[in-house]
Amino acid sequence: MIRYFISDLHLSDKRPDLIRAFVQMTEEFIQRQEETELYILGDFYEAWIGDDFQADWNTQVENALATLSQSGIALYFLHGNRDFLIGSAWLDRVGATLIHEQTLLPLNNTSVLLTHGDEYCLEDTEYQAFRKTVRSTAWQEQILSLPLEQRLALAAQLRNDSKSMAAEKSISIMDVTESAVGDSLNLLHCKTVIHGHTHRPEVHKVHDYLRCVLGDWDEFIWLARIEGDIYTQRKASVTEFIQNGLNGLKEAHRERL
Ligand code: OKV
Ligand code: MN
Repeated sequence: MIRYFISDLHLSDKRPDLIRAFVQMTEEFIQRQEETELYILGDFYEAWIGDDFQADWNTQVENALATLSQSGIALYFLHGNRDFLIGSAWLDRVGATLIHEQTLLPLNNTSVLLTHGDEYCLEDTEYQAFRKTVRSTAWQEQILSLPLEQRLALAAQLRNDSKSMAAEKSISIMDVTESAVGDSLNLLHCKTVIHGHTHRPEVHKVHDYLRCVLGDWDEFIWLARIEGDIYTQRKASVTEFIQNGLNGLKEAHRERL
């Protein structure tokens, strides 16, 4: 069994190259005919404004996911801070199963904690307050009742707010609080976490635990996988990937779990 992990693709109409790369990746997963699961750990989209949103570029993306799940590859989705409005209609269309943040994935001899990662960015108290609001059902119900145009405008405005706020924040404030991640792992008797969000792809060894940070798709595309007890993280430039596919990915990290 091979399990793949991706996050922070930030797909949108602005990045047809990333959409091409992702669709190609799903096609290759199917061609390989191996027992496979794909875990999308949030921020798959640059911004999701509701399952009633329709666009040609996204129909292509949803069709690729639906083909993947129909071919027998189990698909799991976990909300990020930009696509937290993904709901059951989208999940049904693509054939994905929703997993919640801090889900334990049992493996043969161990388990791995899966999460997006933003809930551990505790130093950014302003962000945590914002997160609490936008993750509340009351706020989400209110937003989803607005016409699409208004939701689009609101998402664009929040995006701008975030950009100007991030510019004023220190680098360290926008990373996870290492001790909070450690506390979660202790509580769950788990030694490995896989998360995204911070755009700082790395494998950190902290005390006796492993923190695997997925890469965001921009200049490079990133793909992590677990096969047996081996975790690997691979990357390729977008053009390299489009030319050579999965074989064009170069190993950036390897760790025994
Ligand atoms: C992060 C902060 C924005 C603070 C909105 C639908 C909706 C996505 C969104 C896009 C922008 C959040 C999600 C971001 C942090 C902000 C503003 C303030 C205090 C919608 C989908 F509902 F409006 F339709 N947004 N992002 N802020 O860039 O991650 O930290 S964000
Ligand atoms: Mn994120």
